[in-house]
Amino acid sequence: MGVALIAYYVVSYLMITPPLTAATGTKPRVHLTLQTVASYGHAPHVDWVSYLARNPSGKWVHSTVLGVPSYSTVTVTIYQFDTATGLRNPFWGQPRGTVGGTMSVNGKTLQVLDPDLASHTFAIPDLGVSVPLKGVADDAKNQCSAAPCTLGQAHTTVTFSFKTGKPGKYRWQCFVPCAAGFPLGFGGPMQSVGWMDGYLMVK
Ligand SMILES: [Cu+2]
Repeated sequence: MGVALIAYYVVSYLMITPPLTAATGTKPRVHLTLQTVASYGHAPHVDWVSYLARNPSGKWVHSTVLGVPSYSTVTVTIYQFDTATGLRNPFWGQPRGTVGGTMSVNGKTLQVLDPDLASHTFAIPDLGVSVPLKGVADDAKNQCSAAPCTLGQAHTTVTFSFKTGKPGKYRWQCFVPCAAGFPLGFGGPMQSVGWMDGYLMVK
């Protein structure tokens, strides 16, 4: 009975849908600002790798449910605070589905990222979007240990744009198995909405 109750609470905790964070700007041009952190760092929540989203009032929210308009260009800025773990498939080093087929990393336009330098990928499979996120060097000074991280801490800045089409609910997630400690790295944060997995709500 005790075990069943604990299992029930753990499962319901993982099933909670975080609040929707809306893009800024107006259709057909909007902006999303995200950060990727190595550890969320707030007990009693699990200390997983996670995304956070910046809401229109500038506050960082622990949410991966993102609201964007249909038939629009969405420009995404991701502040990436985690160190590199490398992609398990070198093809993921190429940004796909972005406007111009490129991304900008720390202000430089790139068509491919050395797969060894990546930390995560931002991917929306239904829209054909996949963007590698450059990691912070292992020996970087002033690394961030708990969310939300600040721009004074070691990070890389990745920007890219993609286009939305018809309204709908689209799944997005990291596709680098980044769940250390889970079988083949595919559990935990990678399949938990609010952590490395989320929804793009296109209205
Ligand atoms: Cu990842």
